[in-house]
Parts: sequence; structure tokens; C-alpha cells
Amino acid sequence: MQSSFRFIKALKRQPVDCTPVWFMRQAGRYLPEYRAIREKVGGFMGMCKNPEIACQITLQPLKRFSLDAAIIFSDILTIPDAMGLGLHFKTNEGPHFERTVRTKQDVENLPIPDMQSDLGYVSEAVRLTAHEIQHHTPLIGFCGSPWTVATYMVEGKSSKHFSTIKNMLYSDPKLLHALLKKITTASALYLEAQIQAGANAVMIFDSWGGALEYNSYLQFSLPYMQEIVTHLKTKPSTKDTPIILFTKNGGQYLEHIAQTGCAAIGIDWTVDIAQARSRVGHLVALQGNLDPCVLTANPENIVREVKSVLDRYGKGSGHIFNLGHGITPDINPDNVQVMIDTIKQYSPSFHSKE
Ligand code: 1CP
Repeated sequence: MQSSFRFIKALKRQPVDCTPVWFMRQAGRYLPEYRAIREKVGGFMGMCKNPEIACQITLQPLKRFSLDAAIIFSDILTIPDAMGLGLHFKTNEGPHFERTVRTKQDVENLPIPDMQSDLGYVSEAVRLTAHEIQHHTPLIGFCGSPWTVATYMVEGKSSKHFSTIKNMLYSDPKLLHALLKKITTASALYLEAQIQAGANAVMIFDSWGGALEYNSYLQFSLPYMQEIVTHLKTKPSTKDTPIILFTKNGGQYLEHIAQTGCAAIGIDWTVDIAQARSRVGHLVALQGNLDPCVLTANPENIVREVKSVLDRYGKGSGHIFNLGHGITPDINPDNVQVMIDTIKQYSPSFHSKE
């Protein structure tokens, strides 16, 4: 069953009838039904930690739209939360940690969470959701890249300039490597657990890799994602599960990312998908890359921009349509419908000759 999904076929660059589509943050605040559940349940982490609720929210966008994949409702910060840093989400404020990780002692004190007792709620949500949808839609599991997760652990919250963690990078690189190593070990076990619970593909979100200086990306972000990929590729139970790597603003590293053994690279809208395809399309599939702000435009303009992404990728498989980053809360779901209808109507002509 798993291999017949359009999404999985495209990840493997096998022929499909139509370009598959899903989008980042598809279960989120732009949906009134999400806001209603959020109002009722309260805290964001409370929703993530309740597998029935997390399953229900994961399914919300599938009920509205004809999507080719679901992504488990959770967050990249579940790992530092399970390491005991005290995570809170205040409404409209983003994440806050009670404790930060800045010294050798802080890093040494961090436990590797137990995937059953500390993070079993994520596996349980994956299990419930996979059970619900396994006959019609594949499920994506995910984690953050070690670098991206580390930015929150060191800064204690979202950041613009990443000055505290970059200070660590330049003044005590060994300490940062020790932290990244711990997050990597936890993340590899975490994705393994999600795959064992039923995830059909996994994605690593490197949202802030693009904030690194060129050589620093190659030392502090990519090698740790590589380690997670290698871990999954060498285990019999996970080796065939496609892995998607997404470095926001990572266009200059596509050749490097393609060498990791991932099945697909997520790209944002700053990259020309035609050029990306000619650079790495012989090695990996590409996922992206509509600017989410296009969805603020009127329907004719949305249709034009969606067609433009499909035109630029061109004929053949290996493209998963997505946004270049998460959908924002201001988007009208009707505009998402326009995007999806356009893909369903316009993309078959790119595949009919296969
Ligand atoms: O207030 C609310 O209701 C919470 C908003 C929200 C949602 C819907 C947050 C808080 N996280 C999520 C879900 C989420 N997060 C998913 C679910 C699956 C889906 O895509 O539908 C995923 C994959 C994530 C991943 C995530 N969390 C990333 C990587 C992707 C990205 O957007 O760059 C990051 C950086 C986070 C951290 C995070 N979680 C939430 C916030 C507000 C933030 C901070 C973002 C920032 O620092 O700018």
C-alpha cells in the first residue's frame, strides 16, 4: 500500500499521474476549526501531548482539501521539552524555555530522552493517525535539525540574529558540537520511533540553517542532519523510508544536501526550481516552493503563480508541490483551495507521457 501513494512515488522519482501536494503548517492557525480546538483545549503543548487531539488536528486539513500527505501535528521543540528545559507557548508569542543551555555543565546535564516514557505521546499520535489514514494518505513524521533545535535551547526563544548561539559557535565550538551531538542522538531515535509507529516518510526542518555563515553551515548543520540520515539508512526497519531535508535559505547548498542520501530536498521561494532541478534533480526529488505570500493574492494571481512553479519544474516526476515555508495564520483557506485545484487540474499534463 505504502509504495502506491503518489507522494511516496514522487519522493522516489517514480512516474505519477499528477504532482502531489501538501504544505507546511497545513494543520494550523489559518483554519477556523484549528482555532476552535485550540480555544477549547488551551495550551499548544497540551494539544501535542494528547494523542487523540493531535490525531484529530492532523486530519483537519485532509477533511477540507485533497492533499497527498498528512504531517503529524507536533513540534520540533518536543525534544528539548523532553530534555527538561521547561517549554511554554504563550498565545501569539512563540516558544519560551525556562532554562537555557549555555555552559559545559548545562550540556553535560542534558539527558537523552526516553522515546517511550518521555516522547511516547508522539509515537502514539503517529500510530493513531496512521491507523486512521493508511488506506488513502501517507503520514509524514518530523523533527528539527540539530542546529535549528539548538538555537531555541541556547537562545531560550525565537531569535532574529542568533547572537548567543553564534557567540558559542565562534568562541567555544567544541561546546556547540557537544550540544549538537546530543540533539542528534535524540533526533535519530525520535525519527526511528515515528517510523516504527507508522510514519511513511520523515522530514528534517532546518529552518535556521540559512542564518549560518557558509562554512559554519557545512560544519554545524549539515553533518548532523547527515548523521540522522545515516542512522536511518543503516537500520533495517527504517532504511527504505524516504527522508526530506529542508534548509530554509539553503539554496547554495543543494549539491551538498543531495549527497546525504536523502530522497528529497525542500526548497524555499528564493530558489528557482528549474535551476535546482538541473543541479540536483538526477539525485533527489524536490519539494516546494511557492512563496506563502502568494496566497494573500486574488485567485487569478494565485493560479498564475502556482502554474509558474509547475512550469518551471517541467515534465516528469520528482516534484512534490509545497510552499517555501509554513502557511501563515492570515491566509484565507479558500485561497488554499484555489492552489490545490490548480495543481490537480494543471499538473497531469506534465506527467501524461510517462
Ligand atoms: O499558537 C499555536 O496554535 C501554535 C502555532 C504552532 C503550530 C500550529 C506552533 C508553534 N507549532 C505548530 C505546529 C508545527 N510546528 C508543525 C505541525 C505540522 C504542520 O506543518 O501542519 C510543524 C512541522 C512544526 C515545526 C516547527 N516548529 C518549526 C519548523 C518549521 C518552520 O515553520 O520553520 C519551527 C521553527 C517550530 C518552532 C515553533 N513552533 C511554534 C512556533 C510559534 C514556533 C517558533 C517559530 C519561530 O521561531 O519563528
